[in-house]
Amino acid sequence: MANKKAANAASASSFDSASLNYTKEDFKAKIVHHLHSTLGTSENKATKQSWWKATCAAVNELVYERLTQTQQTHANKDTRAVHYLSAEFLMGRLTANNLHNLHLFNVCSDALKDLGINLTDLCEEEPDMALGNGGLGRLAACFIDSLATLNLPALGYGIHYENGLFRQEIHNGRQIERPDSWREYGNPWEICRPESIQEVALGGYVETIYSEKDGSLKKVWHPAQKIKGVPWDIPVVGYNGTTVNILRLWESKAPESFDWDVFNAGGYVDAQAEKARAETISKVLYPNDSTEAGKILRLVQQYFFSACSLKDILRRYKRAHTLASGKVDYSEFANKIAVQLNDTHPTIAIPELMRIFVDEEGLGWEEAWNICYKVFSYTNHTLLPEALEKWPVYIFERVLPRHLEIIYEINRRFLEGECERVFPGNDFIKAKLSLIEEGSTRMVRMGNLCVVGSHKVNGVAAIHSKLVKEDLFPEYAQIWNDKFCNVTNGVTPRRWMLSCNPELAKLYTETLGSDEWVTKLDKLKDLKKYADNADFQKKFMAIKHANKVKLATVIKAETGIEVDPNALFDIQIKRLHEYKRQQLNLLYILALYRRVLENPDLEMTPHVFIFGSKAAPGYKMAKDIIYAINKVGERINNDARIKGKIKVVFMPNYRVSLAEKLIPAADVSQQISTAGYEASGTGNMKLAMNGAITLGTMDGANIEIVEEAGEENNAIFGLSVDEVKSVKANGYNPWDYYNRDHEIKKALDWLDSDYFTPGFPGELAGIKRALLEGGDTYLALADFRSYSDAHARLEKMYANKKGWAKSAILNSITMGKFNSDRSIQDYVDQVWSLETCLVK
Ligand code: 475
Repeated sequence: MANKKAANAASASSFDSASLNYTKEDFKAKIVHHLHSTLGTSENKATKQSWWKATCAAVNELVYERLTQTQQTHANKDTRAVHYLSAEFLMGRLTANNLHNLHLFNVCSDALKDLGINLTDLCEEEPDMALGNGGLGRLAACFIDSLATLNLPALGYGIHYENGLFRQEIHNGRQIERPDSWREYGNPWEICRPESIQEVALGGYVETIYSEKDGSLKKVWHPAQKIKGVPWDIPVVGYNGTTVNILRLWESKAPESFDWDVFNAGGYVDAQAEKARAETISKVLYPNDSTEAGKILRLVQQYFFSACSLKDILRRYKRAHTLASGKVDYSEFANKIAVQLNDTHPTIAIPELMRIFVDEEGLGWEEAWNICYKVFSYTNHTLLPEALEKWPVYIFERVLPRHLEIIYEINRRFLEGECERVFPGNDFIKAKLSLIEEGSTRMVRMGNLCVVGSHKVNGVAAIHSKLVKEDLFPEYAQIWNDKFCNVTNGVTPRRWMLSCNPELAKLYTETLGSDEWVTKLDKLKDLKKYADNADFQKKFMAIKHANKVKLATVIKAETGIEVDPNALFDIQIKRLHEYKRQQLNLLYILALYRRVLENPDLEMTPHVFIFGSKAAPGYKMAKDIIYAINKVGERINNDARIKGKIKVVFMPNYRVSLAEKLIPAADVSQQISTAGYEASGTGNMKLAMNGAITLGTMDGANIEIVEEAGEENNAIFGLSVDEVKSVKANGYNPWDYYNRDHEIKKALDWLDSDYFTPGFPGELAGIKRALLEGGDTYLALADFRSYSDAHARLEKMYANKKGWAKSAILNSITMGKFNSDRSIQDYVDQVWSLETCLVK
């Protein structure tokens, strides 16, 4: 039911397309107007940046109108809404995306052309909004695009980091981190909302007050500090442009009032220092992907944005649900409010809502809890033990003393209630399920708190959700079987096809006679009959080639390396992590290089290996792998003996806007994680949509991708999840592979020489050590031979041009399932039960 509604809503609005009211002349006039009156400059003096900002201002005229319409409609109808709480939103650039979603891209491009400006160039002026690390943050960005596109009432809530993910420079092969000040020269898309400032508290102590009247105990939190949260709103324009939702990001400031006493006592300097401390909270994004920093500031960040967001939600709710008596009617709260927790980072929202209900709003515990768990739902994004958040109890005592008491009470009731009912007297299981981990340092387990405090828990691909239920939380699943569900990830085809691959989009629209596929990606399946069509294949491959030519120019500009667009472009782009196995890719490159050296006449398709990846600044092995890729690349790229058959490119500063250039140019998509470790992957989907063939393991969403595209059109290899488990259980010994497989031995020994680092032997030996003495945690050696065989199959496929074109096309047109609109619809049906709301 809800499913159909949402689908109709999206298509209905395509008729009142925003662009109908905007002609090229209108647009020109608006841009020039804003150049003059908003930017204070003139056509002959304006810099590219001014032109860009004037263009944004022209677009914003429309965006703001629709934003206001949408917000008024939602308020008037008092719609149920989902609130997507995420510590990260990896938005990238917004200009092209907003233009496309408003159907204004061509009009704008023509208008600018008349003014002597190229729109694509202009888009390059925009700094990426890199307020996220990787998959989890980019998923949040795709999801809010889909929520708006499906006309669903939704708000994104996060942190307005002053510095996003670090900018990566490569110096002599090594990663150097530089600050990313994305809004140094202003950001035309954000609106500051001082009228919606919130204040949150930190630290201090809890007083217990005994009531003489009824003998009850009341808890009063006396915080040590107050922090002001200043909201910045980013309009989120849905495709077709009628719904414009809000992404609200909180910036931390010291409250105006805080420093008077200190000032008066002559403590000007102390007061400034205090102010700086408050502003530290939103200063910088923690650059760890899939590991926990465990720093106090990180917990403070999490509480800061969760508490500001809840206060904002409550303010809005109260406006509609305060009775004549002045009392607030909370009976509708769970019907109006859904809160999605993007991983455990905003978990503290659960005890915070309990605190507000019980301590501030005077609800009884049971009444409060009955509302609370219905409001929250939790998405798990990783099974890596080092990523499962735990906070030392002593940190909680200092930062959030009242929340700790509330967590204890939630725990007590859970252990004595549901847990005791299903596992009577079983102290072992109780210790495992407890929200508190006992030990020398007692810890609060945020994942457990999420499961207890939510009505739904989901993983992000079928295999991952199964592992969440069966391996990570099996006893919880015995208590609450129906709590656990799957929502396979998706990505927005607006950014990841229409905008980044316009020529392919055009081919699809012209061939189908409609652009419906942009929201209903399944429609591309109608192109199946063309997969074998010589003319269509020719057009498809010509577009791929043109994209490769463009990328070759970017590669040359960024790295100085010349690559041949006729070579096979083999791309691995994602965060650097041993489980993602960039080191396995590197081992194969070493083996291949040796094969060519040993047999200079070896028949092979020239092969360009392209990497893009940031390493967490404190993750030494990851940084060593980047160094090794660069050093090996340097040697191979400059070795005349191999006649350019292999090139290795490490693209610095991988980010959303770079992904948009790499993905349309990929022939091969490397998705080679150890089975069971990649929750889903989303780059795999983007690459396949753009006609890359997956070289991958049966892990995460790869399984579902090949289910759609056909295993025969991809190159699948390696141990399965069950095989990985059994290899590990039987005592894996990487030395066996080293001793038995000549190529593995040679490649590893090479790393232990100075062949790639002349004069510095052993600089790359750490990788060999991790794979042998270190035990090869991620089974790279176990999968090497099967990986190499898969490469050989790919080579053969690539040699058959028609066969390759067919497979590439089939990959691209069968990815309908991985539209993030479908993911959102799954959340609507299984988790949120939201209704669409059309905005006039
Ligand atoms: C998975 N990030 C992908 C993607 O679901 C999956 C963790 C701790 C602190 C900061 N960031 C993180 C992640 O755990 C993360 O990005 N996970 C990724 O989420 C979306 O497709 O497989 O690794």
